[in-house]
Amino acid sequence: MIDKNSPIPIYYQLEAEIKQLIEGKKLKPGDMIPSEREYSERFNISRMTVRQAINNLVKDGYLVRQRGKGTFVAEEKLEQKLQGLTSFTEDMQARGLVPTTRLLEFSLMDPPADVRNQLQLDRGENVFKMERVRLADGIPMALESSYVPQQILGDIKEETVRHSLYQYIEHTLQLDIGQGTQVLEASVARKRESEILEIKEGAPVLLMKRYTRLKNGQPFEVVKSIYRADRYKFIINIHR
Ligand code: 16G
Repeated sequence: MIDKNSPIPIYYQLEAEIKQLIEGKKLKPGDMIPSEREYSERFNISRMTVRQAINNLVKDGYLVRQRGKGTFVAEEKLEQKLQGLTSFTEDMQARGLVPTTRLLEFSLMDPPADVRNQLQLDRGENVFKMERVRLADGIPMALESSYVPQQILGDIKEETVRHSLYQYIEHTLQLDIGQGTQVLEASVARKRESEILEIKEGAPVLLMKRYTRLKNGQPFEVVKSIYRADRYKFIINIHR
């Protein structure tokens, strides 16, 4: 409730009120919130004040504005553990979401020098390059581009990488995935990325680079993934 005699600014009180409704699930993701006019009439406060509260909640990612439609409660971010060498398919299935893939590129190529070095390949050894949009319940979450040695994947079919690469490696090829290194950086979506991920150009994204080896030590993938920062948060357990 708004207390006009409080030293706490009114926009801040309204902000806290809406935040509480979201956190208490009284307002759910996708719900449209009342208009500026409704808030200003309900609490007898100026529309400027309402706008300030709503702008702050949009900036903080609690609300999203859709031009011509209204302002809505933002979708909850997926919480992704940083430890654990899991695949996109496993991660989504563990949450009860349906993973799908849009394959943008699948080709056999001579790797760029840095990829060749990381995968410890000799000149003349080819890699499969795949660029995949990974979706959860039909919503694009990440754009992933991976390089995997041909020597490991053999005569893999395009259809396979529309599903799970890790399942193919473990179940079909019967190879053991060992350990990897993952680097997380902040970035912003460029034009092409923003179109693919259905976000605004310049919107924040999380850049994740993964380099993975089989249990026998052989490097098997170099991956760069761009995750939507409005849909993902990363979590890690720490000890002392
Ligand atoms: C994750 C991994 C990626 C791996 C993919 C396999 C990151 C940054 N990326 O997206 O390295 O290739 O899972 O998923 O974590 P799949 O088995 O569903 O094809």
